[in-house]
Amino acid sequence: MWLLLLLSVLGTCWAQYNPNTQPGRTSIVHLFEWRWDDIALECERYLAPNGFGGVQISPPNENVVIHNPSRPWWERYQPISYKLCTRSGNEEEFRNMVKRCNDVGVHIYVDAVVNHMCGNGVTAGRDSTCGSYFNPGKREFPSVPFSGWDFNDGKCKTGSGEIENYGDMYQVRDCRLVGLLDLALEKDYVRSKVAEYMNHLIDIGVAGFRIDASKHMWPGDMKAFLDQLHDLNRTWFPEGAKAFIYQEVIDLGGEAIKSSDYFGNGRVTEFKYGAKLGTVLRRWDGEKMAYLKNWGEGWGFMPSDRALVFVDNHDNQRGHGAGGAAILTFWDSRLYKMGVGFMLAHPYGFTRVMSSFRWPRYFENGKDINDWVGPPNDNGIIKRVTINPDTTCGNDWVCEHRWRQIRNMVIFRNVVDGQPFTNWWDNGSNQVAFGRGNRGFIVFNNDDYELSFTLQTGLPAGTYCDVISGDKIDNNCTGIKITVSDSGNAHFKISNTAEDPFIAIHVNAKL
Ligand code: AAO
Repeated sequence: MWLLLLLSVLGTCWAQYNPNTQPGRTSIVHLFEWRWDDIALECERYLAPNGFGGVQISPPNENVVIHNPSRPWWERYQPISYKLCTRSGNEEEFRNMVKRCNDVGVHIYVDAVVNHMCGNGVTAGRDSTCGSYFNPGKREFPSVPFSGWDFNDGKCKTGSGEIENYGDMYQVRDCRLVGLLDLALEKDYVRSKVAEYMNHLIDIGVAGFRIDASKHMWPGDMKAFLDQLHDLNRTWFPEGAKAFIYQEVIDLGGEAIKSSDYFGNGRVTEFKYGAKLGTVLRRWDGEKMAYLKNWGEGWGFMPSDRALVFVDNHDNQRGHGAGGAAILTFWDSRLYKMGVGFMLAHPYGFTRVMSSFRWPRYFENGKDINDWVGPPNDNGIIKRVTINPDTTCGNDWVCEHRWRQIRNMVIFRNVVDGQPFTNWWDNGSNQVAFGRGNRGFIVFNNDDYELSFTLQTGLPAGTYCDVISGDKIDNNCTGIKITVSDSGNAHFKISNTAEDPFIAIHVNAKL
């Protein structure tokens, strides 16, 4: 009886930590600023066949149209209404994407911007992605509707009405983040409107949410709208399944608000992960890969089963948010592939892969003055993601998730799912290796000299295809072959000047 009660309590409160990916699919990819019709195609032609579990999409609700600068990516973080109507597509296209992706077992995770509406200083009118009228000065958003009652103007105690000090949790949650009109989520009415929006998405078939700017909402206010959410759509999800929740909270330490404040609601983004991994791989601050032996909680990160991890995100790849210059991105592709490879091989956290667009990055006094530039477009209309004969993307879509090294490590993570972290080896410097039980093994050389060692892999004897330098095709390997002896040992040789100075083998790439 007590056990049953305990199980049912655990059952309901653990649900929101479960990513709802299909069994054996262990990562999601953020297709930043993609159109819905392109995402549907990508689910069918690439993500499903390569074992991706899901897609984080850009905010699907109506946003303000910004002309100065011209259509920045960040206009989508300024909501005007909860109509599904953006540059990525309308509601019909959204529904079509959700259905087609779910039908091939790839789930959709919505970036939910519910802390605020548009900026304080935006001009009133109908310059929004669906043409809805709004008047920020009067706090009027009739398409929701929200009015002056629904904002935190009275509650915020700073002179400017803005967050002035991140050391004061009241400011951070009750005042405006960079001028964005802060919703009064203590009000039942506001909570019900947010829940209605999220339920509309759940009913269509989405599997979960990234909750933007969670740090700027009280955890209890969030719980109040999360508790109103429907179970997931029965067409694709088991009875009683709950939305996966991961909250965007930037906690690098030293501020009033902690990631752990939010564990009751779901998972939390672990921003220390990418900041530290970038520092280690760049060998800054005296860091070296040998120190990664106790990566994870040992580095002061949150518990693994609460963490959503990533090497870079849409903010810190361009100097927004937090993490600074250490963050690795596609612009540093060689180190980036190692970073993503390490993340996907290591058991800590639930992993999200970034997929970006290229922009004309231009530094002045250490700051990228083009950090605002929006997605590839023709007169504002987002360009299609074209696919080149070599399977990479055109039209300035970077498609990191299609890089062989990254795609094959997404598969590696699926193959080693549930296996323990084993057979760690290091040279005391930047040459390290580790295994995942008897299913996979990975070796890195980030030193300035060759690696040449015989290491215990934990794998069954045989010849394996290195999935970093090549692919296993028709029982042949297009890259380096590694022979594992009966004792589980194998010799690895990695030049420090190799195109990719790391090797990864797993049991599904055995020849
Ligand atoms: C735009 C314009 C603004 C204008 C505004 C309104 O750029 O000039 O005032 O419109 O008209 C995105 C863009 C913003 C954009 C906004 C709306 O990034 O530039 O503003 O859309 O269009 C904070 C939040 C975090 C947020 C991050 C960017 O806590 O939630 O700022 N991320 C999300 C989204 C993001 C989006 C929004 C939220 C808003 O991912 O794309 O904004 O919807 C500290 C704090 C962090 C804080 C950062 C940056 O970080 O801890 O919480 O993030 O500062 O303000 C060290 C510290 C680290 C610190 C960091 C930076 O690393 O260790 O803790 O330094 O100081």
